[in-house]
Amino acid sequence: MQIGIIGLPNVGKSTLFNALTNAHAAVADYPFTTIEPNIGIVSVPDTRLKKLGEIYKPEKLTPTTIRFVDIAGLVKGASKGEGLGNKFLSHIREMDTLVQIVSCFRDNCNPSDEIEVIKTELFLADLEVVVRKISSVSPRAKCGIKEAKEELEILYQIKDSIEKGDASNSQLSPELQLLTSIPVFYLVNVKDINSKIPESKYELVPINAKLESEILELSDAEKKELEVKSDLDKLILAGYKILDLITFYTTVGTEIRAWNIKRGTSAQKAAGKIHSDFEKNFIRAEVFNFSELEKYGSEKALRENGLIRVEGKEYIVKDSDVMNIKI
Ligand SMILES: Nc1nc2c(ncn2[C@@H]2O[C@H](COP(=O)(O)OP(=O)(O)OP(=O)(O)O)[C@@H](O)[C@H]2O)c(=O)[nH]1
Ligand SMILES: [Mg+2]
Repeated sequence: MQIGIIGLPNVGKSTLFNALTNAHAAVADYPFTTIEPNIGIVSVPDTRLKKLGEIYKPEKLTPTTIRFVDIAGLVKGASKGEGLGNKFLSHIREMDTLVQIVSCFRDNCNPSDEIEVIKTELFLADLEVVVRKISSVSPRAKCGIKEAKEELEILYQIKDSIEKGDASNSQLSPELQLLTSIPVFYLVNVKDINSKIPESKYELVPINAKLESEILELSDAEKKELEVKSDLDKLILAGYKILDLITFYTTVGTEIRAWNIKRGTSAQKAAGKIHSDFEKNFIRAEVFNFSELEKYGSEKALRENGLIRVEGKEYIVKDSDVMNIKI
């Protein structure tokens, strides 16, 4: 899972990135401090994995991870090459998800406006991609080539839906890699986590990036003394929820490992997260849920009570399932 951190210049993207990843990316009070993207990997906080560790006592306990990419600031006109322009947009194209940071730690703050500026740039960049593609396909369609005519029809449908601000049709042609088809969630970088955020039609999660980056440097004792606690775990979990991700676990050999997938994924597709061979050669999976394990205390007890199910390819994996995949 790759999450890109985007937003206008100077809104605290690198500050948040540092807090999330414990990295030391450059932070400064002027725009375009970040040019090349900063990349960092973060473990997803997971109390169930901890409990699985207590029950199984494996040699290795591996959480799922998220890759965060701190991207250069975007300005109005980026789709036409303003600021760092198209280079920035090409970095966004590779992301599974985007987090936009809106700045509310300075005097004026207008989340909706900041969000619209970025949305418009992504939209214009997409429109350009589709229009370019339409011009390249049109001559062949005019010659009466069937495939080209069909492709053109799809392209017009996509163009139409982009113009309506709806990215759902972009799935018709994934190779276009449209920016507006990437899910976005919004964080507001605030002075104080309790401060009031202006009304907005977007769902906004507050965060104090600077405080978070400072908390990171403190020991547990210092945190207690200063009565500060980090909200980053909450933020990662909020992202998980917004993206509708769930976690499943595998207990293979001496390792217990957590994996994330989209809710609604089949057992066979989930197996592909582990290895493409697991997806290709999937036969069945032995499955139980973590909640049952917690109740019965051990896998042995589950087995004795007939609570370990055998599921096929089409089984839809549930949050906190523990799966033993047979290939
Ligand atoms: N008071 C306060 N200042 C912040 C906060 N977050 C960031 N800043 C300051 O805002 C300035 C910009 O922060 P950066 O993290 O470099 O911002 P950026 O979005 O990465 O900027 P570019 O890479 O230039 O686009 C720095 O001086 C930070 O110290 C915050 O939560 N509170
Ligand atoms: Mg930066």
